[in-house]
Amino acid sequence: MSGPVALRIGEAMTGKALKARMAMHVPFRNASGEVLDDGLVLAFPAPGSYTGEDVLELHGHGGTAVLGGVLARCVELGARLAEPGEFTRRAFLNGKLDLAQAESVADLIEAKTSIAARSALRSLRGEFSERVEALHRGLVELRALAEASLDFPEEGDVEVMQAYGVAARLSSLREQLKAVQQAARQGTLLREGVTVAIVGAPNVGKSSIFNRLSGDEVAIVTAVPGTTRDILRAVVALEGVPFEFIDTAGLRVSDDPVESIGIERGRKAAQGADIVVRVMEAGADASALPGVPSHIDVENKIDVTGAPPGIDRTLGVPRVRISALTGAGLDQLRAVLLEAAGWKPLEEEGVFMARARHIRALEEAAERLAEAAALGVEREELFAEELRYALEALASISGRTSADDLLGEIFARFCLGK
Ligand SMILES: Nc1nc2c(ncn2[C@@H]2O[C@H](COP(=O)(O)OP(=O)(O)OP(=O)(O)O)[C@@H](O)[C@H]2O)c(=O)[nH]1
Ligand SMILES: [Mg+2]
Repeated sequence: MSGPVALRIGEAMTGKALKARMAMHVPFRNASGEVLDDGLVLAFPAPGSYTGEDVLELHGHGGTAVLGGVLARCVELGARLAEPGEFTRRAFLNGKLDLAQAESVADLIEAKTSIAARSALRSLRGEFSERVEALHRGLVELRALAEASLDFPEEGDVEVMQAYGVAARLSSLREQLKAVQQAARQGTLLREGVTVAIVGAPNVGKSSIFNRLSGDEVAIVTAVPGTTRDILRAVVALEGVPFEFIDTAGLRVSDDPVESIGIERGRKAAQGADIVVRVMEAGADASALPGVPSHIDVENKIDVTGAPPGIDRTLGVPRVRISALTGAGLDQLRAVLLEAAGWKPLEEEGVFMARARHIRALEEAAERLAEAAALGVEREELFAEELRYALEALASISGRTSADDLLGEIFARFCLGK
């Protein structure tokens, strides 16, 4: 419970005077003094709490009936149920967290892999915010220099700007921003994952590859062309990045209405996927590959031709030689998949959780700075204007300048009571 009456409710329910940040073992009682449960009560007086308000925690035994009774008593005494994200929203409004940190609370709770959880925690602890904040400070300084020279036109602004090294500072800030963008993109990848559609002619081994990649016999594999009809999906983490693999029906002209529907669905899945893997049999010529844009091509069944596993990078997209039967080349395929997803494995320590909203804001700032650089310090007024826009974009990440509707949208996606 958070708010001005939280501690009073705690005292009414337990009949004890609470001590700040001291756990006490107490009975929780209803209006007629009956014991509903017994457990721990903890009081965190403002401002030393998660939300920055008075916070009360009751630790009971759980279970629907007991919990319901305790909750009903809290409501009787003046509490109401929290809206989704309301605790974190209050923490943000009371300056306990900035917006990027608040968002990482939800990301930490939802993280599906340990790398994703670690990077969400790094964001929560403020690493992402600090990097953005450093950029912000650098830009504020730069803008002050640029505007100072505007205020003293008689000095000759261009000379003043040059004397302050404005152009050099700008280019170093752009470098820093690029590094932050790179790390943020990695973070988004951990959060959002990638979808990979496996397409190709019937019987080339798509389902066998799908099973290998998902580490499970999910799809039916037979020597009959046209085995797969429904679309199958499996989610696996490769180096902590969530990959959703999609197995599709072999692409061919079919009289069978069921197979035709499956083929149509397969095409749609390929269109919607982040990465398309086209499969053909080793030894076949490239015209055996379906005419859809791909990111990775695979020659399967090299055990039949005796070709060595490996990656050919001399073509438009990487072509990987594998055998789904023996497993040869599968590690190379995984590496190429991670590469196509944009994952740089060695940089995990520098990755923090980020969202599409942050990526857009960083891009906006980068564009504004590129614009400023193109204008050059000679166009001082426009130059200063672009810096101002870049600053606004960065400020939206931490939420210093966030509109109410944006806040509503962000916190509404939290799970209840966080
Ligand atoms: N020798 C060899 N056979 C393979 C390999 N991969 C798959 N096969 C065989 O090829 C046949 C077709 O495999 P599937 O995985 O069902 O092929 P598919 O592309 O999913 O086929 P459809 O669903 O019909 O489009 C099966 O008999 C598999 O055992 C491989 O690497 N080597
Ligand atoms: Mg299949």
